[in-house]
Amino acid sequence: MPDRINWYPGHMAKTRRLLQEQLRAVDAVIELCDARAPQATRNGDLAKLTRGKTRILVLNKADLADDRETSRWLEYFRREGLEPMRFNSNGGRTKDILAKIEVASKPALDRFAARGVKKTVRFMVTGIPNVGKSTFINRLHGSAIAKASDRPGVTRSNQWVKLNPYLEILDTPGMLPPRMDDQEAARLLAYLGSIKDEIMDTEDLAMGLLMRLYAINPAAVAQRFKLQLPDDLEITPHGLLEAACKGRGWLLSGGRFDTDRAAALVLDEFRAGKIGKLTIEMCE
Ligand SMILES: Nc1nc2c(ncn2[C@@H]2O[C@H](COP(=O)(O)OP(=O)(O)O)[C@@H](O)[C@H]2O)c(=O)[nH]1
Ligand SMILES: [Mg+2]
Repeated sequence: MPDRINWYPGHMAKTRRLLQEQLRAVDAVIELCDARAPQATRNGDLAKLTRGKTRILVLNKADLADDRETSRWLEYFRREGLEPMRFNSNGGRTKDILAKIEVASKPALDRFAARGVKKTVRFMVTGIPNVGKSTFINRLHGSAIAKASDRPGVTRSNQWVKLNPYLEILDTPGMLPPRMDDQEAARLLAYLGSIKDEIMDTEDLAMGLLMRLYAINPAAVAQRFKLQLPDDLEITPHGLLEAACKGRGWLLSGGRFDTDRAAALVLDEFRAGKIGKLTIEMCE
């Protein structure tokens, strides 16, 4: 279940405190963002909070994003000096991410060796609600635990899960508050379902999303919602939602458009990736 949270200031502060506590216990951080809106689903404070720690940035849900756009984002984050990679926590192979984690662990392991101490490198996973933190951890556990399960004493009841003899990962993810300061980013988060829908009017949200998707990939939107749009028609938010009602038969008695139902379904279908692999935040 995605986390559904009201971000009142007290909650933000508590979440941040808990994260700071968890960060103290780890050497390295795996930050998850959503490949469909990689920048909007990051939290700017994390860089400050994790200063001095090794960091890997995972563009998760890459199966739902446009592959070419994801490549551009990866290049952008590389230029920023980050270690980015794309991943699908629902079905991706863990080989590459595990290799990346090993490489990222090297500096800490070297430090331990230089001090003559035998320590494991400890990782944690962090990100805003709904980016897939729990799914990601389960996926890593799946491959790591499966291998370790025939050895006695290695159980999941431990808060730390051993990925290999010198690598451990924190069993519970650290949650970051989403960025609500930036209106544009907040809208993208709402499209993705990362903040409570009730914050915004569902119909407004669906119309905004339709306009955005239509600008990005008109063919995919037209096909999914069976839009019949004359060439000379001016594209408006209401016009698009109504065309979707007509196309998909979302009608009430008397032939009126069932825009409530349409709005909910447009959001659902986008979030489930049914409209296509679509990135909604473009890399400059
Ligand atoms: N398609 C797709 N769905 C994902 C992926 N990772 C997570 N999800 C889905 O996203 C939703 C939120 O995932 P969850 O792990 O609970 O997010 P958390 O709040 O960050 O822990 C769930 O419905 C997951 O099945 C992914 O890589 N691809
Ligand atoms: Mg979770």
